[in-house]
This record gives sequence, structure tokens and C-alpha cells, in this order.
Amino acid sequence: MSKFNIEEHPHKRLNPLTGDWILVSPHRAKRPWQGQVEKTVSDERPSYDPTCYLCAGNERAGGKFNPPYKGTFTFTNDFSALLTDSPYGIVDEGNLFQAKSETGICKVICFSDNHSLTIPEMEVEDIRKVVDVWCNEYAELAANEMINYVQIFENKGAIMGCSNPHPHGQIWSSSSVPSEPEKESKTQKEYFEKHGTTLLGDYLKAELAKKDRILVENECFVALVPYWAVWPFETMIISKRPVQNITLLTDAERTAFADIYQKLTIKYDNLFEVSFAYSAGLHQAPTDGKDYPEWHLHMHFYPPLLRSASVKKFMVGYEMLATPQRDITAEQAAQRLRDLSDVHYKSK
Ligand code: H2U
Ligand code: ZN
Repeated sequence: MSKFNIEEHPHKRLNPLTGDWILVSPHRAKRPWQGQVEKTVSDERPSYDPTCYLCAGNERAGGKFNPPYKGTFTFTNDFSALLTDSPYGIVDEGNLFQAKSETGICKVICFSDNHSLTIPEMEVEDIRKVVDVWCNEYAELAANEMINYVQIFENKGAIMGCSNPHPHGQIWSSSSVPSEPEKESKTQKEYFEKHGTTLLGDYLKAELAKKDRILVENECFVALVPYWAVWPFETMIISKRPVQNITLLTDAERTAFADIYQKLTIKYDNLFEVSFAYSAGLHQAPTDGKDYPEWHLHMHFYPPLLRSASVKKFMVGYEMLATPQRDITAEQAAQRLRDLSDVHYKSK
């Protein structure tokens, strides 16, 4: 029997941030595809859409009107999943029936007044304004006694369930720490207690030495395909300096964050020459007032597309019932993204 080769043979990889394992099957990458082929929707849009509930001056679904804003605009979600004034309570009927009340604040952030743009089509100085909004919102929500975690995220593209093409993101903040950041909190704490350095700081150093999975690098940030990526073109942006949360970034780091967010998403759009869909979001320290030296700010990108503008990956079958699986390796995905132009295909 031949010697184990990670580029050819089925194997499992550990995600040290969650403790989960994923299955990689590189030998299947060449298998024929006869499944669903979706139509791609043309994404040419006007800079103002009178029917858009996020455009300046327009009426939202809840009946409120947006001001005639320029640049970014933030408002409390009209259909918030979490409420500030819901009553406190617990259900504790033994181990099998447990429930707890949860409170929180949900917000929507319009990234630009220009309806036709997306992050990869925006100027870095305008994306920087989005980063500033994230900083201010995180700080304001963190100062609220009730809020113990702030989740900043962006759903982009109809296939990710995004309800509107107007460039926007969301913030859901809550009284408890949700499951994913809770897992990452635990693993990062364990690592920090053992090594005295952050898990992602050490991971980033090793990745920068190897270079196999690095996509984009600037002075303060790196975008890479993580070793343990589940989605075919899953990526992460990691700050070079370990900071617990976005408010601790320097002025230069905030601009560098905007720069790498733009550069990574340009690569994404160039991959299939389509406005590339994803769910992306920041992970940072809880906001319960405690110190979290182990927490290292980062942003995850989970895009659904697999092999073309219209073929997406479904997390079904074995993946729903057993463990996530991928065919194309993280290294192959990184190579493809790295080789793409840094200039957006629409501006060529
Ligand atoms: P997406 O990021 O998935 O597109 O969601 C947009 C959010 O905007 C969604 O949470 C909110 C929805 O509740 N929304 C408003 O707050 N007001 C509106 O007029 C429509 C949508
Ligand atoms: Zn709009």
C-alpha cells in the first residue's frame, strides 16, 4: 500500500477553534456533476431603487422612513429576533426540558447609500466607514449591561438568504454568548493558558511560514483558507496583532481591515465572475466586562458556491448526520483564489 499523502488520500482535519473534525476526500474532486444547476441572476442595479427598503428616504417594511443618508446608515431591525424588554424566566424541568429567556438588540447597517454597490465594488475609504460603524456599535452595545456578546455579520446574495441586494449587514447582540463564539472562547482560553500566546497568533505565524493557504496580506491583516475549511472557498481574515475586539484596532489597522475586506471579496467576485455570495462575520471577545486576553479578533467567510457561478455545495446527507466533508482541498482552493486578479472583473 502507498504512503499516506494528504493531497490524495481521504483524511480528517481538526478545527482547533471549535474542536470539530472535518472529512477531506481529495480523490473525489474529479467526479462528474449531474445535480442542480441554478440560473445566475444579472446583478446590474440602479444606484437608487424606489422600491428598496434600505435606500435613502424610502419607507421600510415596518412603516418607518429612512433619512436621506449619505454613506452608512444604522437602524434597529424592524423585525428583531431579540428584544430588550422581554421578561426574564427559566424552564428547568429536569435535564431534558431546559429553556432560558434571552434578551438583546438587533441592528441593520446600510454600508452605502448607493444601491448598486457591494463591498468589493466600494472604495477602501468607504469600507473604512463601515469598519468605523462596527467599532462604534460594538463599543455602544458592549457598554450596555444587558449585552454580553455582539455578533456583527453580513449575508450577501439571495442564495445565502439575503433579503435585499442593497449593501448591508447586521448586528445581533445578546444577553448570553451564542454557541459558535462560546466554543471558540473555550478553545482559545485553553490554548492561551497552556502556551501564553493566542491560538490564532501562533496559527497565523505558522501559515505565513508555510504560505500554502495565504491569499492576501497587508501590513496588519492576513486573509487565508483555514487548514480546516469546510465550505469549498471558506476563508478567514485574521489580525496580525492579537486584539480582543475591533475597538482596540489602531487607525491604521482599521484602514488595513477595510483594505483586506475589499481585496478578499474582489478575489471572490473574480472566481466565477459573479457577485459572490457568502455569510461573513466577526468573532471577538464577549462584552460582559471581563478581560479576554486569549481572544483574537478574526472574520469568517462561509460562501456556498462550489464549482461554478451556479453550482452550490449542500451540507446534506453525511454532513448533516455525521461530519462535514469537502472534496477540493483547502490548499487547492487557496491556490485558485490566490491566482486570481486583484482587479475586479467589472472594472477591467
Ligand atoms: P438580510 O441581511 O438577511 O438581508 O436581512 C435584512 C434584515 O433587515 C432582516 O433581519 C430587516 C429584516 O428583519 N428589515 C428591517 O428591519 N426593516 C425592513 O423594512 C425590511 C427588512
Ligand atoms: Zn437600495
